[in-house]
Amino acid sequence: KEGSAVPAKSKGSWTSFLKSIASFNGDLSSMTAPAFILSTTSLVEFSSYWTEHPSVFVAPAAEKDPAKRCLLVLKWFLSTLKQQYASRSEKLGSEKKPLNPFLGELFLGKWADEAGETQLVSEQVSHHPPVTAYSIWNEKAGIRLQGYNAQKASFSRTINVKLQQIGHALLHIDEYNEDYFITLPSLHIEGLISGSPFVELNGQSYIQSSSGYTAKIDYSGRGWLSGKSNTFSASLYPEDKKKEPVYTVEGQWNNGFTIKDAKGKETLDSYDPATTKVTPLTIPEIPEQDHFESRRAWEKVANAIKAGDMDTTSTQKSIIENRQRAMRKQEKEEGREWERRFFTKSPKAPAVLEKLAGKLGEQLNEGQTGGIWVFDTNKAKEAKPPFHPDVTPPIYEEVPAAAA
Ligand code: HCR
Repeated sequence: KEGSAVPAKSKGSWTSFLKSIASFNGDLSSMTAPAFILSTTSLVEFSSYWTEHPSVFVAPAAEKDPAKRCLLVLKWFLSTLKQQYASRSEKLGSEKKPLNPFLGELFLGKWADEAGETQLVSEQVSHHPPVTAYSIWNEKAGIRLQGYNAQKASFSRTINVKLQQIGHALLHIDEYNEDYFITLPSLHIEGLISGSPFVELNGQSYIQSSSGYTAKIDYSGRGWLSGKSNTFSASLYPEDKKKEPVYTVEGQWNNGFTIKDAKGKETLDSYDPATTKVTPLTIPEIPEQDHFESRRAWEKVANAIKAGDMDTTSTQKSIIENRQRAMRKQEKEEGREWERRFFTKSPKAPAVLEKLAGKLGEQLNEGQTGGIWVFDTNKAKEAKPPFHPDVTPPIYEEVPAAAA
């Protein structure tokens, strides 16, 4: 079966790609990949995976009991894993190399359903290192999520990319003035030799609530205890970690799971992605989007990838990259930094972040994410298209030679 997914004409370029993976550091721009493995979606869109089921996202806000509330937060978190890590493989047959977002790239939209309106803002706040920040909120339910991500990759001898996710998510519930600090699992990419990469999760991740409850999730892949792929087991503990858990959860993050009592005997609830309604994200039609919105900015590149036209793909990508270089050069000359539209770099972590991360003994690693990125509600209130009126021509148009 080895090599079966690599088209005959791409065998050489796939081998070179595998060799180049050895120096992959989490920065997609450092990888030149053959056409068959290119995705037409930018990494800035991945923030939307947090909320494909808005009713599961808002459910904790309506729960009065703090332990059950934390359990619902855990249930929502677990329900997002399939979208985050398996949806592309399921839809496209394998993981693909996403488009590398440019600084200032935006992905904006909303989900409208029985949960009310849930808003999404995702912004590329740093290019080197690549960092995406996001905020997702539902005003009616009084629940808001914000976070940011960077990735640090390493390569193991078996052609396995190991990826440490740097960053975190913070969920806030207005009614209880309660916060949940969410850490992100480590992942590795398998199936590279055969040309059909897919993601597996490993290690642990945590959810620390300001109410004192902590959830610990252990991930294991195929060949571990259960022998099934994408397996996890989670436990929810009260404040004193030495105590027995109050709830346990077990299953496969891509296939569903069961929530049980402390002893793991009585089934209290379950989750099945196959029967949980997915609400599609609504985004403006491409011509109505701002020049900084992802699908508009990458439209020509995406069309060229779809058409298998590598020359146009690379010409159009270069236009965006050259434009970015010209902007950075101009900013340097004028002694200013690129203005983020929705987020602000904070010199110090907000107290709640520091406290909850501290409880888990987690580092915030601001050195690797270009700082601590905080959703700026004042900026957000004022943000409206055109998001960067001074930037003309649009980001995907050639700059006259004199301006470059
Ligand atoms: C590893 C990955 C880029 C990063 C993606 C992240 C970690 C981004 C933040 C999201 O909230 C969660 C998330 C989900 C994705 O599963 C993960 C991506 C999977 C593949 C992609 C690699 C850089 C692609 C490598 C290219 C292949 C061809 C080897």
